[in-house]
Formats: sequence, structure tokens, C-alpha cells
Amino acid sequence: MSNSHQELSQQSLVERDPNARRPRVGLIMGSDSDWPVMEDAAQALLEFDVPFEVGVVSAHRTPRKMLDYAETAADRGVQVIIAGAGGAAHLPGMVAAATPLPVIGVPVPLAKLDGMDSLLSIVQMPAGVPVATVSIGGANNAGLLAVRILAASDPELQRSMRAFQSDLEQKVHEKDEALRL
Ligand code: RP5
Repeated sequence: MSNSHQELSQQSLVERDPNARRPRVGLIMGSDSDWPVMEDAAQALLEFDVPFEVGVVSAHRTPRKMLDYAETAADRGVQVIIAGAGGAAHLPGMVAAATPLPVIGVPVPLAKLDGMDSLLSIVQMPAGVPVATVSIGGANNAGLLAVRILAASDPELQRSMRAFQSDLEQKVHEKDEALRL
């Protein structure tokens, strides 16, 4: 078990922010085995200094905990939920059903079916219960999307996102220049 894996299982639903600010993003996953993928979402949030909480919440193995998490997240100050799961990935959709917050779903690829099962389980939601689904394994984009949602009403975060986008653009220009030499 890797260090980050151990940390996750020991810190279920505990704030990971060193200054103990109230978490603005809830980062949850169906199993600690999802962490190697979901860690990329945490990286994006850390990069933008967004406080978040992380934990394992399973739609199938801990259904009551999942409902409790979803129903209380908004009152605790969480503004966006990122939920990752693999296989029969019902976690993001079920959480979306029980919270008014925006939910971003991350299809986690497992050994079989290459994550297509996870993708289809998450993306095909019934009308009225949206989940913003990112690509298979696209946890970093899930983190960035959470930042953008928060940035819509947070000018400082919006400035940081613009700077990040400028960096991305600059890197492409640099690679283009390098190829021309
Ligand atoms: C899903 O089942 C989890 O999200 C995980 O992707 C998958 C396998 O879980 P483990 O058997 O590794 O705990 O609910």
C-alpha cells in the first residue's frame, strides 16, 4: 500500500488542509483502490490552494454513509463534490440525487472493460439529476472544473485560473518553437 493510500484510509473524511480552513470541495471515491486515479484531483485543488476534504464513501457498501454525506455536505460549507468510482459506478449519480450541490463524476478505469463501464454508469443520468462527467481517469480535469465552478464567484480564484490558462498556452508556444529549431 502506498503512502498516499495509507493516508487516505486513515483520514477518511478529515480535512487535509494544513490551516484547517473549511473544505470547499468534497473529494470522495467508492474505494481506497480509486485513490491512485483520484489523487490527480487532489493535486489540482492543492495547486489552486482550494481547501478540500477527502474520503471513501461507497454507494453499495456504505449506502447510509453515502446518503448522510450527500445530505449534509452543503450545510457543512462544501460547494462542489467530486465523486469517483469504477465498474458499476453509481456513487456520483446517487450523491447528485441527495444534494443540491454540483457533482463532478470521475469514471475510474478498472482492469476489465477499460473504464467504459464506469463511464456509462456515470454519464447516462436521468433528466433532472445532472452529473458533470469527465473523461475516463480524468480526475485532474475534475479538480480543475471544481476550481472553475468556485471561481465563478471568487475573483481571486478566477485570476489564478486565468494565469494557469496562460501558462498552458505559453507551454504550447514553447514546444512549437522547439520543434521549429
Ligand atoms: C467501486 O468498485 C469502487 O469505486 C472501485 O473502483 C471498485 C473496486 O473496489 P475495491 O474492490 O477495490 O474496493 O465501487
